[in-house]
Amino acid sequence: MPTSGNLLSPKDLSVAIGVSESSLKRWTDRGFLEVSRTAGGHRRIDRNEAIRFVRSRKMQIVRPEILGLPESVAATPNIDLESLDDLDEAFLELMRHGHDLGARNHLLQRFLDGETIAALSDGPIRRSFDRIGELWHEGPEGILIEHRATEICVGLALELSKMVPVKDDGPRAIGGAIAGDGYKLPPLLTTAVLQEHGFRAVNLGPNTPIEVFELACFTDDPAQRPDLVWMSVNDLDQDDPGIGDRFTGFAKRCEAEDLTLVIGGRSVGEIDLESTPSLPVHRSMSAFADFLEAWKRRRT
Ligand code: B12
Repeated sequence: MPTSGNLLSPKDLSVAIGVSESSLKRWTDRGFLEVSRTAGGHRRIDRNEAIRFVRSRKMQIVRPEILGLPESVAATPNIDLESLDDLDEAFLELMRHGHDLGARNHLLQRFLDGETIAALSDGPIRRSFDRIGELWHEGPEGILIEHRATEICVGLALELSKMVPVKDDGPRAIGGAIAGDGYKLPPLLTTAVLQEHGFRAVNLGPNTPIEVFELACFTDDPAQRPDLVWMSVNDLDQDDPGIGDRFTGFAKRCEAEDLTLVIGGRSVGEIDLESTPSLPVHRSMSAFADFLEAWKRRRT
C-alpha cells in the first residue's frame, strides 16, 4: 500500500516499477522526478507526478495497484479480443458488452503507454460511439448498450482527468454544454484535455444557459475571471429562437473584454457565426489541444 493517500515514498514507487530504491532516489536527486519533503525531511512523490514519470519514460509497471491503477489489461473474460488487431475495435467490443473494468483497463493502459487524452477522445471513444450510436434504431437492446456505454465513459473521463497533474498557477478555463445540449461526455473530455495542457479547468456540465456563462465569465472578482471559455455544442434547442442572438451577444462581449472563447462539437455548424468570423471552432479534441498549446505560446 502506498505511504499515504496520493503521496508515495521512493520505496513505494520503486516497488511499483520494479527498480531499486537507490536508483529511484538518485533520479529524484537529479531532478527527473519532482519530490516534496515531509517534516522529517523524507522524500514524497505525488501519484500524478509518478504517473507522468512512468509515461514519459515508457516504463513497465509491475505493481500497478501501488499507483492506484487496475491490476492488468487482461481482465476481460468472455470476450475474444485476441483476434482483433485494431485496438479501437477491442475497446468497442468491451463497451458493447458493458465490460466496465475491461474498458477502464484498456483505456488507462493506452494512456500509460503515452496516448494523450485528446487522442483517446478522438480515437477509441469517438469511434466506438459512432458505432454504438447506430444501435438505438434497433430497439431496446441498442438503447441499453448506448446508455451503459455512456456511463462507463463518463467514469473513465473523470478518472483520466485525475491522472494529470493540476497546476495551481495554470491559466483558468471554464465552460460547458450550451442550453439544449444534454450530452455529458464532451464537456468532461474537454475538461480533461484542458487539464492535460496545464489549465485549471471548471466544467459547468450539460445544458448550461448562456446567462450562466455570462455570470461565470464576467464576474467582478478578478481572481475568479477565466482566461478562456469554451462551449460544447452537440445539440441545439430548436424551440428557442433567440439562442443564436444571445450566443452572438456573448461572443462579442468576450471579444470586447479580451476573453478567448472557443466552441466545438458536432452541431457547431448550426450556429450562425457570420458576425464572429474569427471565433475558434473545433471539431476534434486533437485540434483543440493544438490550439491550446498555440494559445499558451502567444501569451508568454
Ligand atoms: C450517448 C448518446 C445519446 C445519449 C446521451 C447521454 C448523455 N446524457 O450524454 C442519449 C440516449 C440521451 C441520446 C439521446 C438522443 N440522441 Co444521441 N447519441 C449518443 C451517442 C451514441 C454518443 C454521444 C457522445 O457522447 N459521443 C462521444 C463524444 C466524445 O464524441 P463526439 O460527440 O463525436 O464529439 C467529438 C467531436 O465532436 C469533438 N467535440 C465534441 N464536443 C466538443 C466540445 C469542444 C469544446 C471541442 C473542442 C470539441 C468537441 O470532440 C469529440 C471527440 O472527438 C451519439 C453517437 C455519436 N456518434 O457520437 C448519438 C447521437 C448524437 N444521437 C443522436 C440522436 C438522433 C439522438 C436522439 C434524437 C434520439 C431519439 N430519437 O431519442 C436523442 C435526443 C437527444 C436530445 N436532444 O435530448 C444522433 C444525432 C444525429 C444528428 N442529428 O446528427 C447520433 C449521432 C446517433 C445517430 N447516429 O443517430 N443520445
